[in-house]
Amino acid sequence: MHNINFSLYLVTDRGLARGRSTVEIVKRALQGGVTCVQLREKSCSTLEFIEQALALKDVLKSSGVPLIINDRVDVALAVEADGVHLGQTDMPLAMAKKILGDAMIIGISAESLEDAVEAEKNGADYLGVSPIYATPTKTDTAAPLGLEGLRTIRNSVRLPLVGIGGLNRDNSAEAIRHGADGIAVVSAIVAADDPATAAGDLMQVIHEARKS
Ligand code: TZP
Ligand code: MG
Repeated sequence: MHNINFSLYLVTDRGLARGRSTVEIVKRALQGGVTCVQLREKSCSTLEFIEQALALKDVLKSSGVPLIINDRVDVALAVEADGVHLGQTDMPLAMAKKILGDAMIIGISAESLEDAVEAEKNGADYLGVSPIYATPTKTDTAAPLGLEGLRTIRNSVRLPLVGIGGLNRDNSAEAIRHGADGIAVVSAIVAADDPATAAGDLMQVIHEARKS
């Protein structure tokens, strides 16, 4: 369960889906080759969050692609997700680990080198390095870390690193070359005309970048 492929990590956003359902976006993205999916819901009820999570679990079932739940340890537990992703103002990592034990992976958003080192020390399973670039998708972020910030974190921790924030087919290769193990995107897939093509193109960029 802890052996996750973080190469192309899709983070959902119903507001950017242009009228398509999250299930529809994830199905298409899977066809394009995404390797990890995070359900991120910022305004729906707990019941709806759970229903969405169960629907995505069903979609992902036979693919081997893990389902990570954003923010909500209780929802992750309730639906038996593969993991939970926590930001710096969510439940502290130590508390989440106490509740979840080793059964689930825990990802932490690192907005600075200090965050990254601390999360590794406290037993995080992977880090979302956030944000690499400023993005209209999430405006309440810390200052962008840029490629140099990513590199600095890469040189200081051993955990898998997933870059997030403003990444797309034009700039993801650079993020891989600066130490990201994977690329996390919202709009580059969710808002794309065809999420399958968008995911396929991103995978191609990631594979090529690893060779260079
Ligand atoms: N966390 C940091 S930036 C971000 C999140 C959820 C949004 C990334 O969205 P996009 O559209 O890929 O820039
Ligand atoms: Mg959060």
